Amino acid sequence: MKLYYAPGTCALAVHIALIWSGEPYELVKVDLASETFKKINPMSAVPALEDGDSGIMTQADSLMNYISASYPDKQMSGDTCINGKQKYNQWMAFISSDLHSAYGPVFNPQRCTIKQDEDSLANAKASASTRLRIVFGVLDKHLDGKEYIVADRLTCADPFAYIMTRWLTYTDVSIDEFPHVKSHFQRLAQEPAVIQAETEQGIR
Ligand SMILES: N[C@@H](CCC(=O)N[C@@H](CS)C(=O)NCC(=O)O)C(=O)O
Repeated sequence: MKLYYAPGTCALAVHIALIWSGEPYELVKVDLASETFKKINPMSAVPALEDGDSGIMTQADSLMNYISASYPDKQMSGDTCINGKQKYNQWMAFISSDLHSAYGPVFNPQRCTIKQDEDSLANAKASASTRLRIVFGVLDKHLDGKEYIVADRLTCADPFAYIMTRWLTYTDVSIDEFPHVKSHFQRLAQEPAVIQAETEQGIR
């Protein structure tokens, strides 16, 4: 499989799933603003994944589900009973939508305000903190007494949440406000696949 990525983005979680697969993979670092990459993903966003006849695929959560389903023996998603699948899907959707979108004004304030002057953009960026505190508060409560997000073991939901916790450094929200998220983050930071992916992306 070939992963199109930019360092430190949500593509890191897909990268980690590829490492967990144990199979060879190829990394392609992209310039998000380039016309070349726009032809690969018209949304100019990473991750994108290419795999033989499946062609180019996008959307981080679906890519992790694709990798997980391709290597079922690696058990990268939740338990296979109906409740286990529901919990896994619920948390993947939470991370992919609620958590990820809370960062929208941080990384792309220009999309969140009609006025594009410096003050308006700074205000838009600052507006993210309230929402970030709500979503990380929900995750923190969920992680109270748990090592991992679902199934009492590592699944793709963990590196997916990990990378988004990592982005807190770009905000004025401190990880110290969320002790269970912080423990989860520190645990994940020691995982060999996380170390490998961060090293390969040049962010460790
Ligand atoms: N819904 C997409 C969102 C992907 C996304 O927003 N990726 C970010 C990096 S984490 C990106 O490439 N942003 C560039 C942009 O939005 O211009 C997914 O889940 O894959």
